[in-house]
Amino acid sequence: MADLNEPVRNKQNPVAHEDGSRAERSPLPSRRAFLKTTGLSTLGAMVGMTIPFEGNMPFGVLPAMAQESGQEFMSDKPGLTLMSDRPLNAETPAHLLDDDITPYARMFVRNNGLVPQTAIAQNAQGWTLTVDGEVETPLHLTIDDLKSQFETVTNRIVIECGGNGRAYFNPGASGNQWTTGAVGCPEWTGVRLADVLNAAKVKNSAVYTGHFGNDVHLSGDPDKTAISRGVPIEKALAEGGMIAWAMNGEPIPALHGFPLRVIVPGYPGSASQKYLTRIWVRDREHDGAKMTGYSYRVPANPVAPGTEVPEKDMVVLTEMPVKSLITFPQSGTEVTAGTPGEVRGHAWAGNGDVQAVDVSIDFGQTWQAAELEPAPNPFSWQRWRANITLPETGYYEVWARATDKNGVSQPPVVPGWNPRGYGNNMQHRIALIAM
Ligand SMILES: Nc1nc2c(c(=O)[nH]1)N[C@H]1C(S)=C(S)[C@@H](COP(=O)(O)O)O[C@H]1N2
Ligand SMILES: [Mo]
Repeated sequence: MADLNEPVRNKQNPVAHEDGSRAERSPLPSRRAFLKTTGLSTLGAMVGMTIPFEGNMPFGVLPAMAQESGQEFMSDKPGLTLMSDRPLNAETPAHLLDDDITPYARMFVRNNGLVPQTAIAQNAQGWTLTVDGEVETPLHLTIDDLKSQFETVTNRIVIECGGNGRAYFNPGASGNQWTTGAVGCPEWTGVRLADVLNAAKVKNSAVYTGHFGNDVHLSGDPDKTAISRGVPIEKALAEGGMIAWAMNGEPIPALHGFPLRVIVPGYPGSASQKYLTRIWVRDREHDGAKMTGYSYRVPANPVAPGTEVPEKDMVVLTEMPVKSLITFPQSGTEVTAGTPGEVRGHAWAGNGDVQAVDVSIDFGQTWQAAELEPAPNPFSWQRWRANITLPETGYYEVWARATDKNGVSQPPVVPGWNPRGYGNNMQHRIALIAM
């Protein structure tokens, strides 16, 4: 609960990046809002109007409208927020994630290195996937081999960056300052990861997978690896894992892993290696680039925010927590007081189907059940909808809260602070203005 005691209001709070640059995560209201302060509370001044349920707002929580950002855009992904161009990283504002199947133009991008030339040229000639290590039969498979020797499957699977929501950490964490948009649910076509591993006959000594792609390290040094992560062998053999060659019915686009990518559902996006060339079955936890140290790791036991955690107390981030997004209406929309209107979005969980979604219009004081559609296949996100009525004019927020199959739901504030800002599944909030 330490977040609630932090005096974050009116604090500029820039975060130092590893590279020394400063990330703007200022929750300051716009100047326009400040000009209209007459008779309003501080929070009301931030949004330029009265907030009928302001008394319910937990201390330290800022109106969602005052936290929203939006800077630069990418040309073939209009509306995405560019975080950096080398490597290329961009997130999607929540209202652009309303599609059931996330189209290319709205899929976030996370690269640790440089996009390989093979992907830019869409050239898959001679591409082979090697499966070796703790297997009886090492495999060297062309894309045609994959297509002809294994059953083809198509699934909608959520990819979410482990650092999605990092921008809300306090103290802040270095890395991309993702807000809510490092997530998407495209439709992937390929083969089952388990089928390929079973064809290679995984030995009893197998403990972990190690994934490799042909993207280039930012330094340009061919001996360095941009990223090489993996998953416990049990997860790799479980239902849902894929080796995909198509996204939304087309060859996987350059930014998303052409020509092959692993899809590990429910785990941080970093487990879903793009530009896939090799799966090395290991007899120990994989120790590739960004598997060790503090990368994609969280403290084994909860720590107070800001604690310096020794490396030996860090463990690999595995299953992602339950989460939801409000994708309609767009935050800041004007609606009519006293008239029912639809809000909707998606919900997903690293451990499978979501059980329920609830929404609140009074800062979490009361909750109303949303209608939740079943998942079209395991590890897809699920559509939810609710009808809400805002009783009188003023500033409101809609908060959404999903509950996973074990009854675990989303907290209203950043959960489990960790040094690198992973796994933030706090409730998504949008602003609505009732006129
Ligand atoms: N080869 C390769 N695979 C990768 C990455 C990368 O930098 N290189 N980034 C990973 C991370 S951290 C994430 S969150 C997802 C992002 O997938 P997307 O760019 O298709 O949205 O890809 C993962 N796979
Ligand atoms: Mo990521």
